[in-house]
Amino acid sequence: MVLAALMTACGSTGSSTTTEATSDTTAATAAVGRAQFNGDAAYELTRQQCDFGPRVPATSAHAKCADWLIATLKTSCDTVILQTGTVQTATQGALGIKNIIGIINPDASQRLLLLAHWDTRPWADNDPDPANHKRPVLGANDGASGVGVLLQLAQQLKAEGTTLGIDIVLVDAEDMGENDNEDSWGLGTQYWAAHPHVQGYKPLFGILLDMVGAPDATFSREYYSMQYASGVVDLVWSLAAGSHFKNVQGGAVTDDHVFINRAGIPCVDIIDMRSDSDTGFCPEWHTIDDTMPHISAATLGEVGQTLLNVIADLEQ
Ligand code: 1BN
Ligand code: ZN
Repeated sequence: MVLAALMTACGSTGSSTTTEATSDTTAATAAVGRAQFNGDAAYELTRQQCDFGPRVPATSAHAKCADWLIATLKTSCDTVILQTGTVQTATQGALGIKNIIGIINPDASQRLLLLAHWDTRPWADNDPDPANHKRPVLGANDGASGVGVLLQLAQQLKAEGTTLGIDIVLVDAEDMGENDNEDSWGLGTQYWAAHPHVQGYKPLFGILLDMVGAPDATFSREYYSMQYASGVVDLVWSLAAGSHFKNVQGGAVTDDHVFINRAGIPCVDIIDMRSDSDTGFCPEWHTIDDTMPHISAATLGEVGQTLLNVIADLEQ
């Protein structure tokens, strides 16, 4: 019902694609009454990613986790695509990346784009101990939490059905950026935006999840989300579950959603930002302390429930 107001022309360029289809299973399609989002299951899927160790691009843990993400999405999505490509990093030269895309109801015309980054930062350069600055971040919150919610969402939609088309894009190489260099972040997303998995891809809108697992998370109305897609922010925040979503203006972050918006797809960022911290983020951000003891199944549950509420609203 709110769709007409949200629909925006959002063309994307044709793709010179390097995608490779890896699966074609069948997902349930009938929309029936839905269970509550299972935050405990999302927590377990978050922990399983951390068990691989830091998922730094070009490491064996990264490669093994990619295989696991593909196998896991194949159990719940109709089609899974591994998109490989090469990007230019700010400090490490050329880098091979893997974007992993799970598609539910590929033939549905009304589509929702859901994103999270699955890579983790190679350097804990915000750690209070400078001796840790060259160590990698485990990324329980910054990486695994958003992916955990999306993997569990796909499982529940498989079990309960949806009439909506849903594209889950797990983007790589989000977290290799440097301060004061906007375009050094979100490298996997920038690649996908230039090479969408479907030519002329045009979802209703996108929702990015980033750092959605802290027990004391605050999800305010992020600045670029408001600049580019305030109607989507209004919708998502009006359907938000639980106490972590705040109807207040938040800070600005050059996260993956900026590059999606620049490509013409309205996209909002559900991200934990803190007005009371020096970094603008939680205390564990880009430290070696970004680990599972700082993750809450209840917070993951509220974020997943919010997505279920948005999907139910779009189905009407
Ligand atoms: C989010 C989580 N980001 C990195 N890890 C994006 C970001 C970009 C954060 C620039 C701060 C500055
Ligand atoms: Zn990060």
